[in-house]
Amino acid sequence: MTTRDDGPARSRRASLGDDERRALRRSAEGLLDTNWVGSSTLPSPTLYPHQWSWDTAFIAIGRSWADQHRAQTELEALFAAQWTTGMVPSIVFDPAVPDDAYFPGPDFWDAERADGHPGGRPTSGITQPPLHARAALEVYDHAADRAAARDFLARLYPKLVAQHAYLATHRDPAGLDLAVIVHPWESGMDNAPIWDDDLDAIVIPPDRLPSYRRRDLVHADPADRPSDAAYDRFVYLAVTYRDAGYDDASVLASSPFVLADPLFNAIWCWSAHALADIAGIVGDDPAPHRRQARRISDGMLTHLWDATARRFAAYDVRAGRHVPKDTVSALLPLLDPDLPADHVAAIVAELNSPHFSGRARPGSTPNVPFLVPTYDLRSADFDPRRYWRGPVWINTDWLVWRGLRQHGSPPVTDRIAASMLRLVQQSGWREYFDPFTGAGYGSHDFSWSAALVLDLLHRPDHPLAPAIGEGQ
Ligand code: 9WN
Repeated sequence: MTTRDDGPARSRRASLGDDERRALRRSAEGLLDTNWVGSSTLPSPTLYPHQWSWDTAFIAIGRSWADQHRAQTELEALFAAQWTTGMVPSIVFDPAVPDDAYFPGPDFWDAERADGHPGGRPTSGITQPPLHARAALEVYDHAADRAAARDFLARLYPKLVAQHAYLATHRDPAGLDLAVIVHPWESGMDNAPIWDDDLDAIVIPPDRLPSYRRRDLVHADPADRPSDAAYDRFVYLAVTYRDAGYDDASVLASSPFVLADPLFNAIWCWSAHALADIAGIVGDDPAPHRRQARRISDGMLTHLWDATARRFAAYDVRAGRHVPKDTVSALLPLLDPDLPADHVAAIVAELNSPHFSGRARPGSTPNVPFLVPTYDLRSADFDPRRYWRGPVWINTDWLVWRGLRQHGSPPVTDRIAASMLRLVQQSGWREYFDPFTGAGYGSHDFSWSAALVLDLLHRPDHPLAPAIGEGQ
């Protein structure tokens, strides 16, 4: 079985003229080169001035079509900071960047105190979604220099194996065959409403929160970013892990925040299949990785599928229940190539429902022109501009799009691709976008927006770009 050819070849009217497509490509490649800092690409030159983990994977996938060398280099730079436990840290700090350029910076994390820290560059003490094996495979698949790409895979393979083993052993305290996250920053969707109940329940002891200054508000509108109350809780959780020496066993035993999320685990499953493909390429046995992928797949079906609501949901290990917040994360088990047809159909129905498409009834004109909002449009606390609480992000769009392509590319697949193109054409390489107006929010010059649109443009069956209201 291979998970590599994920889109049916179809003949489609081009969404963009050749000139427009070339211009968009040049602009995206130019942005990635501007954000390149020697061995990695900054997610954003202002808001995020270091190397981030899953950003690196998205960026390497986009770069893989045109710049094999940099794509390989940044993945390897990230894994040079991998902990001895196998954990890949969410942030690798550039010591040349002043400590006050980003909060929380290296002094706050003080991760060198952990047994597993490898020395060398300072890092954060938590992880992020494990997209890296998938990224490494795509770098290999698109490489012009095949021999160099094979050597690259051979170097990275044992590190990827260690990353996946870390998740299976250190991050499955309840034996769910799923990896848990212990901080919203590990989810990738840091400020998603999924975490609200657990965060709201945290009572911060008066002397436990260090005084700190948010640096994000220097570069972004406060209306786009998390609230101060949420930030206090992010910081408090990180402080407690720091004070526990980032020891997984004690963090898992004491943290009020232990959840298995669909996005994280679906990406892990997709990457475990990629790791099996990589094993075959470098001469190792793919079978254990394929089995791991199937265990994750079964774990998602058993523990993350809410049969009553007929959708996936995060599972709160502490509370022993599903979290009833409907976000884009619930759509991402589409990345599992073995997802049963029934579940695929339920996800596609959800995607086309008023919760994500805002249609009054099937077949009527959509009232949300840009897909996919990150949160249920019908929720009372849906917010079209605040970070992960409603706006469209290019990375979650791209993940849904790649997932749908593995399952027969239903009509909504092209609407999502068209949305991504129209958003960046209208508003530029912003971090996230208003699903109603297409206005851009958060950072400017955001790298993964450019990288993933590059991936979209390079795939031969590029989409139609219907005008607002046209098409399914
Ligand atoms: C904290 C870099 C990162 C992304 C995350 C996104 C945001 C950081 C922040 O930026 O998180 O890690 O300071 O808000 O939520 O997904 O990796 O782009």
